[in-house]
Amino acid sequence: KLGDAKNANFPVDERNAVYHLGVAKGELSQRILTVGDSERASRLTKELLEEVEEEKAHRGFVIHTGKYKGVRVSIVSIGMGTPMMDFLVREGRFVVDGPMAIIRYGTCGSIKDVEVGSLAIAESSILIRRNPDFWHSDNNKDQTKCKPYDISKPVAGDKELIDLLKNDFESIFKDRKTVVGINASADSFYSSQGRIDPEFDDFNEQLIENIIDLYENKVNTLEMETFQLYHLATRSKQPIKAASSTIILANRVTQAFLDNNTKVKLEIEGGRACLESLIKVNLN
Ligand code: R1P
Ligand code: URA
Repeated sequence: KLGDAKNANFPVDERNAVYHLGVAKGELSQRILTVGDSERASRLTKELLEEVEEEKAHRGFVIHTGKYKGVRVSIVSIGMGTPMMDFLVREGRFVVDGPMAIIRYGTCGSIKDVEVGSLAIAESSILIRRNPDFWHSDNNKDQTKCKPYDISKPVAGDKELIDLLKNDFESIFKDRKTVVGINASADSFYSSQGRIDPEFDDFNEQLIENIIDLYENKVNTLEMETFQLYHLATRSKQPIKAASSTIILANRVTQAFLDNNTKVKLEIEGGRACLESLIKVNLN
């Protein structure tokens, strides 16, 4: 349990435990596998880690620390969206000494002609943000003055860690395709991923086409956290090596959606591939 917080700029309690993750120095590994779903994190821990330490859970974050092939790693579920990734990277940075490696293993939608149940690795990521000023009465939905969705420039992940991940995915997923390219992280599962919702005035009918055109058909996947991981990793003053991979759960062209049993199987196999890369990466 956290004690009273001190220091409004970066709140910690008397043990120096951070305000949202709820851990202090030594309670998080420098090698982190992060996922969105707490059940995915529990399954991976149960199947793949040994010498598991006491679970820490606070404000929607669940942290499992243990050993994979003798190396201490943390598996952390963060929930959904860029603010949750922001908490993990900043507060994680505070409680870890020295270089860090963070791999995300999530689920995503794809806007390419690729089967659900395929895998994806993000060499880089762009951010898609809904711009509320587009709907403001001063603008009155005038696209020449203000666009409804802003699309950022790409930020790259760590090449060394991404190359390790490509190799480990190739050896573990012999019978499945892994697409490698640009990811897009959106600030909604719905409007800013181009999903059409008749209940809302979203003005997003052209969004997927715009993303495809802007990056010459190189955007493979849509999800909600990778951009923040890559952006903060590149802005961190101490080294953070970051890579992101996903299970393609939804195909936005064919409207196919992956069944749950296959998803659970891929979670474990892909989680193993991520842990292999995580323990190999050099953090000296
Ligand atoms: C939406 O369903 C969630 O799934 C994806 C998105 O990024 C978002 O967090 O990732 P996870 O499966 O890791 O949560
Ligand atoms: N997660 C997302 O963010 N989008 C999808 O389409 C599927 C999973």
